Amino acid sequence: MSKEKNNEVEHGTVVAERKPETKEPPMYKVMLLNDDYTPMDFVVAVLKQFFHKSLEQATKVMLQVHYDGAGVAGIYRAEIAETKVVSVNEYAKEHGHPLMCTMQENEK
Ligand code: TYC
Repeated sequence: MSKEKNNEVEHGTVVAERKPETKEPPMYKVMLLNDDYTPMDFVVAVLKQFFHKSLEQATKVMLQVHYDGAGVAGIYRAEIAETKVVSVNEYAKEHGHPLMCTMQENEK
């Protein structure tokens, strides 16, 4: 019997089981927030350009944001989500619109 095994038996040592390794990285929802000033057409254009939505999908998400206050533009890994947020906020600012884009972890 090995020394470790002997200790385990004699002193009742319990070693915590290792948490199963998970391969999936955390994912982040990139959200658009509603405001009273950004034109609907601009939001639709952003959803098409930055999130590769069709006109129909983009219109649906834009209206969801307009009526509910926020909506999911896409779900990405951290680095991609961060880049989308910065790019959209810069693009909106350049065009003089207060449109806000944020991210939050997607609960598993
Ligand atoms: N509420 C804006 C309007 O009535 C439209 C809008 C939609 C603004 C979505 C921002 O993320 C947004 N012109």
